[in-house]
Amino acid sequence: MELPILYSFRRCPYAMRARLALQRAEIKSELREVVLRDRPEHMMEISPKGTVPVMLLQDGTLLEESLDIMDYAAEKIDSICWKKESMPNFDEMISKLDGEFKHNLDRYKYPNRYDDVDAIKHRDANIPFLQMIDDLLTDNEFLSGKEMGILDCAIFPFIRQFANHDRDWFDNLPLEKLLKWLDCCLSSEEFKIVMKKYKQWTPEQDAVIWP
Ligand SMILES: N[C@@H](CCC(=O)N[C@@H](CS)C(=O)NCC(=O)O)C(=O)O
Repeated sequence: MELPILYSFRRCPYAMRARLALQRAEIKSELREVVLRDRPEHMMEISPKGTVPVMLLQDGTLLEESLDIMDYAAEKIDSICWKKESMPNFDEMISKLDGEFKHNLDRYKYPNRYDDVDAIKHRDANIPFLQMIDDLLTDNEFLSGKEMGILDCAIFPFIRQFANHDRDWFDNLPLEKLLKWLDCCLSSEEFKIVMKKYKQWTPEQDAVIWP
């Protein structure tokens, strides 16, 4: 195996955060675009839990969590903005995001998938998290410091999903710094590279080397 294998799904925010870190670290991999209802046999063999992203390194190490892929990439990035040890709020922010924020996001976007759910209640329950981001952007343009770093990349793909569900409502929030930060992340070169489209991977096709 010449390069790591990355099972990914373009629109998945967990896979986005992993790809953002990998491209910033200039780590190339063989990208295998997954369709979740038709997951590749090999992916299910190596990682039966069946979520993306999954990365298989050349030495056989398997990274099955987006944050583990970010950590692996961050080790190779020479910037303080990619050192989560320098961010005292990293663990707290991520646990709120992957926990409560994601819980509310799913119920806001897909209320019909759950019993007796009030989408607007779940939308509004995420406002304090957005307010917290806005407050944190007082001294710096990014959550990680002066450049888009590990905390920004771990978080903004989820804020993007939340914002896109009702862009008018989101754009009218009195959270200017948050809106500017999201725009900046979304218009970055990094994000363009990460969102390049690939067709569903099949074992027969030529390897897609990414980025
Ligand atoms: N904790 C995992 C979550 C990954 C995840 O839930 N990915 C979604 C796609 S956005 C998925 O694979 N869902 C398929 C499923 O849960 O069956 C991570 O951080 O990598």
